[in-house]
Amino acid sequence: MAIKEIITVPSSILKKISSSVEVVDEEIRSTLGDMLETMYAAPGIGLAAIQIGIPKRMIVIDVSEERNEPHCFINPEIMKPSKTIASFEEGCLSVPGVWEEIERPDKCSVKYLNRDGKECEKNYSGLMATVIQHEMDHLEGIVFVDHLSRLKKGISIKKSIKFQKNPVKEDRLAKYHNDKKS
Ligand code: GNR
Ligand code: NI
Repeated sequence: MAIKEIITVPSSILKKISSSVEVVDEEIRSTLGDMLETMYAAPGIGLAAIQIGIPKRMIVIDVSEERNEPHCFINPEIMKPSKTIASFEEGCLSVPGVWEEIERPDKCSVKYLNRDGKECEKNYSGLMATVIQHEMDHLEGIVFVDHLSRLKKGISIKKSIKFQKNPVKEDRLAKYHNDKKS
């Protein structure tokens, strides 16, 4: 496993649409391992392959407090998004220094292949549902600030570029875990 560099805005790589994984082989499992290590090191609670420059439909997530419940999703598809919406303050490792409230369906059913290539379908709610949808946007070349108005998006991108040049403020990506502990 290896920690990879995370691609950030305004890189056009983040706008790429990722391709389906045809065969879940050792190379794919090795990439998932790199993604998990990169996510834990960041620290973040999710990562899409495109964020380390690999345009394949692969996501890793760990929203657990102990950081010991890794989830891998290959070729994920949302089968049933709920009609009920939740607003969540989101951040992104590819848009450092920016946090904004984003509205999304609060539950979803996801069909995917696991790291053994087995087809699975599960229901998710709460933070897990939010993060899955945030990661699935990355597979379509969408970052969370794309959900904001054009004005707010422009301000957010500028803010992130400035932050990346001079990351003075505390890193809040582990915020949820710190909140739970305090
Ligand atoms: O680490 C992350 N935290 C987060 C918080 C709220 C909503 C979504 C996320 S995902 C983010 C990691 C990331 O950028 N994944 O693509
Ligand atoms: Ni992100």
